[in-house]
Amino acid sequence: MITKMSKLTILLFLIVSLMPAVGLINAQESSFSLRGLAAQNDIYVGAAVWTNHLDDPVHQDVLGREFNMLTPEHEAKFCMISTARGEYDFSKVDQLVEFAEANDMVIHGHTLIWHSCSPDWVENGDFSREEAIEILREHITTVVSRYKGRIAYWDVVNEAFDGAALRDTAWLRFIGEDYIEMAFQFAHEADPDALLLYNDYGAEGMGGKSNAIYAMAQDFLARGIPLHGIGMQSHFDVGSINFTAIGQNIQRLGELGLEVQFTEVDIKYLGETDDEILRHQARDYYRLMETCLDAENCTAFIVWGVTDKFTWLRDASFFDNPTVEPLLFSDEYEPKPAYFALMSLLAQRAGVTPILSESELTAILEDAPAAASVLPEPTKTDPAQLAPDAANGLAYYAPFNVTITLDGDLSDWENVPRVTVDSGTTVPAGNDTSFEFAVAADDANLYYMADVTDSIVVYGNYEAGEWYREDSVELYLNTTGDLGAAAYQPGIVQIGIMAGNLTQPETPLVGGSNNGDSQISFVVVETEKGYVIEASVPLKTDVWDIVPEHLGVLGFQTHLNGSAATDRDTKLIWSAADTQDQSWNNPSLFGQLIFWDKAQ
Ligand code: 9MR
Repeated sequence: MITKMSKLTILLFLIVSLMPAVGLINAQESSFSLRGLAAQNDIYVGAAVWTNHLDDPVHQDVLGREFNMLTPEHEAKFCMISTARGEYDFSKVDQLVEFAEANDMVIHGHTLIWHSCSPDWVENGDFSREEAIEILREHITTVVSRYKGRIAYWDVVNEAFDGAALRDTAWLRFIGEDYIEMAFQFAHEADPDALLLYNDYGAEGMGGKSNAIYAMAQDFLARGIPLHGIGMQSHFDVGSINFTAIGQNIQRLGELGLEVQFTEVDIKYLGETDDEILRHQARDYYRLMETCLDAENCTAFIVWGVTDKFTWLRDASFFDNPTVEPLLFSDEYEPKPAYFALMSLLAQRAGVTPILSESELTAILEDAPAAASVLPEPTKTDPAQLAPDAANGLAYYAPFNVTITLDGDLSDWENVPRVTVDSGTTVPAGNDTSFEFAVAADDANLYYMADVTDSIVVYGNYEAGEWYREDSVELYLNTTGDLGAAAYQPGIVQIGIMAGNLTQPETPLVGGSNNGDSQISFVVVETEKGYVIEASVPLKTDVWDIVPEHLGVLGFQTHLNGSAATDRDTKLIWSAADTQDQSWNNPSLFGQLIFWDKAQ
């Protein structure tokens, strides 16, 4: 017998199943998939895909079953579809769009304009502003109008900022700053119903880069430029996400009337993954999804791949880490703890029984201080030490309220833990170079010292512009609170101090990305075994305000460049994540500096 209630359910089912799929979240889907539960929470859960992933039937199954949004990971970009002006090959994009439509998935188009994937004929062209504007218009109109009404969201411009400044791209050179707003206008003209996003990385939380994007968005909206949302790429590291800052950023963008989507989520751990790491990763996924669910204007959570097997982070041209496991499904498509954590959160919020029991969920969510999340229990080998032993290559515990004088005499560093660095990316046979470093703070400065062992100290061959080619030591700091930041921005500095400062030159020999922001002071003195650098940076400058508190964290890294003749032949590196000497370029490879109250 059909009751009144079930008649209503059947009616509802019929209405819902007859509604067009594109642009709508079907809230009647099963509660046994991410997409079903996401729909009940009124958000999209998406995945990035290449067409060759679809060759694997299991991939097709998982993708269609679990996700209600699809993003072409690479094959819709300009360099992938156009080899000559006006010539396009859309076959791969079509394949992805057709798969999405056949599986009731909404399509998030990625991406119309990206400096890293402009065709050679654009990149190497020599165009006047007018010609370049025409090319921009042709490209955007061709692509957006082809998929009009079928691609609901577009990442119109991707990664136009380099820190807080506009990135130097071919479009910027040909056209000028207004190429970005033109791109939005052309896309809007081609499909007035498509929702248009600006997408970037390292701007998820609050900081110089996200402030610049916010200012651009505010300006666009004030001038009627059709911008509808901001994509936060969200390539993160386990244990280093500042959820509060991300929440604040989403909120302020929402106050402008903008949608936000997490567009390329992956959460990596570059060391060896064990059960504990998988739990921490699950917690980070949970908290990130929670940050989205807590914000009205956060509409999608898109992972940058379905299975770990296909993550871009394993690609030799990027991180080249064949064992990294940053996604929700294992190489064998087994759902990982992060998947179950997301399922449980979405279920809880939808009022459905979660897949994990309360105790299973507590085991994942247990609150450990974020800094210590992937670290062994802090211990002191020597009770007189002012802070615990460093977790090698991962974290250094820096005591504060320590009095240090910059004089090249290291006696005031007694009991501050020292770490020896003797490995890196270039270590010659018979190498005799190594260094010990230590860090401490008082109430005005952060102090750093490097005690270098080096039988041949070479200096005087290079100017400060090429400081890293001869004997020098590098100190890196990320004071932004976003340890996953993968690009330099205000508050992140690389400071290279040359051994040549032994000669006390009139202008100190110092270099490195943003080093001018650090207001560094230092002394360099010769020792029997090599040289010593003692340095300090103010805790408060124009760009940062560091307040040492117990277990407070900064991003931190230190390197040594060694030369025995005329050029660098030695590169020693502390942070374990930096396996390819990329810290100058990518601050997410730093380790952690954890402040330690010496009274503890
Ligand atoms: O994941 C994408 C990878 O498969 C491509 O080879 C690469 C090409 O540069 O692009 C990757 O995706 C990038 C995205 O388009 C923009 N944000 C950073 C992503 C990772 O590099």
